[in-house]
Amino acid sequence: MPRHLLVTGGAGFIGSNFVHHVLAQTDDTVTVLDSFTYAGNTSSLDGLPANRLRIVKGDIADAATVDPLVAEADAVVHYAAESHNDNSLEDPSPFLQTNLIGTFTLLEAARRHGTRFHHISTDEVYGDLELDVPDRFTEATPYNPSSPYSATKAGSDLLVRAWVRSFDVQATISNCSNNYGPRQHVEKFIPRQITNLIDGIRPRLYGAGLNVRDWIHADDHSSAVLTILDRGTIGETYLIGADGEKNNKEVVELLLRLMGHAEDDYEHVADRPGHDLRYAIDPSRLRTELGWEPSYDDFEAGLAATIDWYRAHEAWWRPQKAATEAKYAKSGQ
Ligand code: NAD
Ligand code: TDX
Repeated sequence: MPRHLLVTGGAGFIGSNFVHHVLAQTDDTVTVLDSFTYAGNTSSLDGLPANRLRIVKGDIADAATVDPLVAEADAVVHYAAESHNDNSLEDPSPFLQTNLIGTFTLLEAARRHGTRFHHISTDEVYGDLELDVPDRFTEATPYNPSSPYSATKAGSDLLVRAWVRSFDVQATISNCSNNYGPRQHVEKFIPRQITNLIDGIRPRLYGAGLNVRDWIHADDHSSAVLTILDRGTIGETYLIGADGEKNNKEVVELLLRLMGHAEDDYEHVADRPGHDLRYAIDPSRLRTELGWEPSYDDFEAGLAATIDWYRAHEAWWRPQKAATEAKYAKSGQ
């Protein structure tokens, strides 16, 4: 039986990937609720079947907007967030408003209407790990966020857990590692360097570049979220990752090689304050309990396809590039 999903933040990088995925893989219909901040882009939803997709411009922190949309949905899949660590260091206030008040507003509507709720979160809520140790994050790792962004995501997760326990809201949570793929904003690490290279600017590595991120293709994140929505246990948290640990220097060197440059043709710039050293996900629960498997097992091939996408879609990213770089220039990055 086809469902009607309310996807918040569906015009952003990962939310739009999920909307593409759901419309291709199911008969479900989707309403996207997105306030179109600097990170939202309608063209990320171009080409999708108009009879199965409705786009509503509105703020998740506005109860009057949210309530009827949650009431009519069979499930809410909540992606909307302020998502960039560097921005949260410049001005944390929109992060508190959207990530905390926005999530609270959605949860209250889900409580009123008994709507199934899936909350999208990040591995950054667990803080960071040492380099060169076998430890990885699990669902039992204590919360220890480092940045205003990750602190507000941690707070939003705890709100969801409390609404499950206190009010019996039918919710699940997933915490995913770093995503890459098409339609990611040029402020983020990988698209920033790809578009810099297209523009003849050398890639910018924060500090020594030894920080490790656990990369997963956004398509695999979407298939995992759909799996949890279909088969996850209410009240549970699932970690999503695909064994993709790489340090930032390795990623920049690979990008340089794939784009035809010398591997040392990059610059070290000012480090991020409080920069988390390493993230790594143990996705065993998702694999063993729900039978999910990632489909991308070759990071180099996934990155090459992502480079091709940015080369072919300059009209998508060009309007944001100059302003993004001007902001980085101010902080010496
Ligand atoms: P993004 O910044 O690309 O997109 C966020 C979207 O939310 C945008 O379309 C924006 O317009 C919308 N939005 C922001 N504030 C809103 C508000 N108040 N009301 C309605 N819409 C609003 O972010 P992303 O990278 O796609 O991340 C999506 C979600 O996934 C976030 O919850 C993030 O914490 C989580 N996540 C991201 C990653 C990653 O690697 N990017 C990894 C794990 C989890
Ligand atoms: O120019 C850069 N140079 C650089 O070395 C940029 C923009 C980043 N970096 C480093 C910082 C990080 O170690 O690259 C790494 C990745 O940086 P981001 O793309 O900003 O991602 P990160 O801070 O790891 O957070 C991402 O993954 C978890 C998403 O932005 C979050 O939304 C998600 O929760």
